Amino acid sequence: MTTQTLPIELYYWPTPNGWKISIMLEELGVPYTVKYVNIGKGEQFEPSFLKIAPNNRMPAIVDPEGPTADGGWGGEPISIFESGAILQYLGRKFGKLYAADERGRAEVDQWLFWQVGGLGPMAGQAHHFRQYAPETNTYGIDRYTNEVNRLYGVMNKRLADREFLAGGYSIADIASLGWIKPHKNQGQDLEDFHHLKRWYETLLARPAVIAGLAVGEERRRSIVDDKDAQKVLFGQRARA
Ligand SMILES: N[C@@H](CCC(=O)N[C@@H](CS)C(=O)NCC(=O)O)C(=O)O
Repeated sequence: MTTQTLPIELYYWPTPNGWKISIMLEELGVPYTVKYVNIGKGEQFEPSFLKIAPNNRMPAIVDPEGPTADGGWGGEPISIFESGAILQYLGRKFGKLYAADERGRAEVDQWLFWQVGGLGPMAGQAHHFRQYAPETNTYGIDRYTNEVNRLYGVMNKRLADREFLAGGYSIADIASLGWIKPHKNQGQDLEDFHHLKRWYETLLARPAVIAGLAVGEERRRSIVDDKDAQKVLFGQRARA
C-alpha cells in the first residue's frame, strides 16, 4: 500500500459533503490536516481557496505527494475539488474502499455518481425549501421531499439483498451516509426504509465514521436563523 509521509490538506466545513472526506481519511488512516473553510462567513471566496476550488464549494484537498509521470506517488503537489473526484483519487492512491477490478469499479461509480448527482443535490433542495426558504413554498417542499423519498426507496431496495451499495463497504457508502444523517430535515422517516436503516446504523457504528463526523463538530451551526450566513450562501450569481 502507498504510504503517505506528508499530511494531506483537507479544506473542510462540517457538512454532509465535508464529512465524506473526513470519514474517508479516517478510514484510510493517513495523516491529514484540516483547513477550515467557514462557508457561512464567505471563506470559500478567498482567492487562495478559489485557486484550489474554482466552484467556491468545499470539500477540496491538496496532496503534497501527488502522482508521478510513471504511475508512482511522491510527485508535485496536486489539488482536487468535488467530493466524488476526491473519493476516487484517495481510493485509487491507497488501494482501499474502491474496487481494483473494472467490473467492481463500474459498480461503485454508478452509486457514487447517483449520490453526487442525485441524492446530494435533491436532499440539499429539500433542506432549503423545508428549513431556509423565507416563505413557505408548498410546491418546492413537495417536489424535493417526494424526490428524496423516491431516492431513499431506490437505496432501500438496493440494500434489501446486500450489506453495502456496491460490493464491499466502499466510497459509494461513504458518499451517501452524510446525506442520510439529516433525514429528518428532509422529511423522511427511516422506519419506512428498513434496509436503509440497517445500513445507516451499521455505518454509524464504525470508529472511522464516528471520528470523521466529529471533525469540527464544535464549529457546526444551524443557519436557520443566521441571516448573515444565508446572505452569503443563498442567491449567489456569477462573480466578475
Ligand atoms: N458537488 C460538490 C458540492 C459541494 C457543496 O455543495 N459544498 C457546500 C457545503 S455542503 C459548500 O461548500 N457551499 C458553499 C457555498 O454555497 O458557497 C461536491 O460534491 O463536492
